[in-house]
Amino acid sequence: GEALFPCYGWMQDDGILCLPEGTARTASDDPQKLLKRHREQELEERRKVYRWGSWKDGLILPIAGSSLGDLPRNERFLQDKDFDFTFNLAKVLKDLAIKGSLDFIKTVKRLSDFNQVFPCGKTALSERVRVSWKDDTLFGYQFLNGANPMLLRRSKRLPARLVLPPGMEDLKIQLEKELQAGSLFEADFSLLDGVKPNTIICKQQYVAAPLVMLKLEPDGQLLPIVIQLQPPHYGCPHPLLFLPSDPPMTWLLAKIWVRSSDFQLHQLQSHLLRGHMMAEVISVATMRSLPSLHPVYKLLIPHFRYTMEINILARRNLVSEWGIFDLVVSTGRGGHVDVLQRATACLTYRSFCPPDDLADRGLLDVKSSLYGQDALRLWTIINRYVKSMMALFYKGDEAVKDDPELQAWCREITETGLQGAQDRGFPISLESWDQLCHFVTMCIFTCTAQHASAHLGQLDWYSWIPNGPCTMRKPPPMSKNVTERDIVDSLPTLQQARVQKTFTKFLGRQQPVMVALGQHKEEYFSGPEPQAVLKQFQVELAAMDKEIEIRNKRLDLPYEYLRPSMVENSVTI
Ligand code: OYP
Ligand code: FE2
Repeated sequence: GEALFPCYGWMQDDGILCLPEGTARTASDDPQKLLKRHREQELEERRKVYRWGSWKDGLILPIAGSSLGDLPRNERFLQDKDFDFTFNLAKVLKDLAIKGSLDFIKTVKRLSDFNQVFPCGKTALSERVRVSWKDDTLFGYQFLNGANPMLLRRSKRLPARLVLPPGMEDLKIQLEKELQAGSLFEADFSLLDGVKPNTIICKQQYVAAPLVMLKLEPDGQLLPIVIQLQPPHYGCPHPLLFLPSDPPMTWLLAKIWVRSSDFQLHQLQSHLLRGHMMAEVISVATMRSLPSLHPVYKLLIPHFRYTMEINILARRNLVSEWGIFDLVVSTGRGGHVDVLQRATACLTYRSFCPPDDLADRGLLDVKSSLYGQDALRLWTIINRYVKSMMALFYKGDEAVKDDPELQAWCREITETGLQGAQDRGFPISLESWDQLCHFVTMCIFTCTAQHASAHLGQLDWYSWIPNGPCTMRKPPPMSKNVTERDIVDSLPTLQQARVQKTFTKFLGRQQPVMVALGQHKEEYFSGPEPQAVLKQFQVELAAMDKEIEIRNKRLDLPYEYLRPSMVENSVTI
């Protein structure tokens, strides 16, 4: 029989949540209104348990509560995850305490001294980074397929901030030639301009807002042409332009500044805001506005597991007062909140949907954008899954328009959770079946692939500290006279480097307790059709996984972050 009043379910010994059998129903799929009262009561109850909170003004909303005890029991880590998290955190912190206590008698004089904080359990790619980090090719590659593939875009014109002083005519000709050919790209960190830098143990730290211009070679390599470390400011001399032809240490320091700026935007904008916090908005809004019988609830619920708990941990320990950002990151002590607020103003609906985002950034036909190709393919597979599932419950546009719960859900995300994101293209109503499927696809993609693409690169790209320094201790260079000593004095101290290594390792390590995309065992839908749809989703994911595995074998640098077997089913770390 069919349970009409499903509760949350119960836990088996193996940790799998068993659910009472239940056929998903929309509100209108209940002509005699037998369930109407039940649906309303459940939502009333849920809105008491899941309340919107606020962390900082000008940001999207989190779940209410500042400590784990404030969370509903269903949102807490189960024992295996809790143990793994706590045990490993204790392990890395013990390591930090022991090895870190010896750092005070050591000094960093050479770049090679950073080997002291390079992990022994390293990945193949992090080892490659340690060896080849000075190469322009690896520098350019990271904008395509590194930890933060979200910043790069194809240039439509020369950026206004790029003032070329007299004597740079050759550069101007080169830039214009690439622009004409459509092979000119840019990475602009202007969002960081004017962000107040941290002061760590009485020492001033520094933040820059670089611009990098790059060219795409016919073989797919992306190479830097010029770096400007600060935008021009009225009344100041024109900012220096750094070129690959500069003395090696000068050019290297300019690239390091870019890498440190990328660390800031990557962690705050791409990872924390667009991954963790965005997934939390979708989770809380869904819990508040869709009853457990609702097909969209049943479809999305596996993608919310553990997100609220990990985000509370991050707000309490990483971006809090005295948290890791305040301790060792150049944007810490308030600058990071400013960055999050500025980045919030850039959250467009299109930027969360790879077909639109990659088109807007001119990356659709860039073969060497493995991130782009994999993101598109994964989007398509998720979209097909969503469409097959929604076809079972909505027979057309009218059915979508006539579902008041669905409409309230969409509004709750855009107006409340995202604090009025309709100005940035997010819908406040769903007017068609296609629009519904697009929106639900965005929700699943964000909670899974979007986060994975920003999370999984940390260990590979940030284990070698000079490739992604968490802070800079000297202002950006004002002349082209740069020595190795200047670079070492600009980079994090050994203690700061060790903290970065510790948390990079903790966050980036393989998660032993993980459910991969589409692999949840809970059967939220009963009946053969939804289960067949899920099965088909799994088949397509497996095929994609296999193809990526084969592709990666013939690549110099494999791209793994969007492999379906690596992508978690929800934001859990
Ligand atoms: C939460 O010292 C998380 O107790 C990790 O964050 C570690 C702790 C708490 C405990 C810290 C402690 C999980 C998930 C997240 C996220 C998004 C932002 C990531 C920023 C990473 C910063 C790395 C810093 C390196 C210097
Ligand atoms: Fe993460």
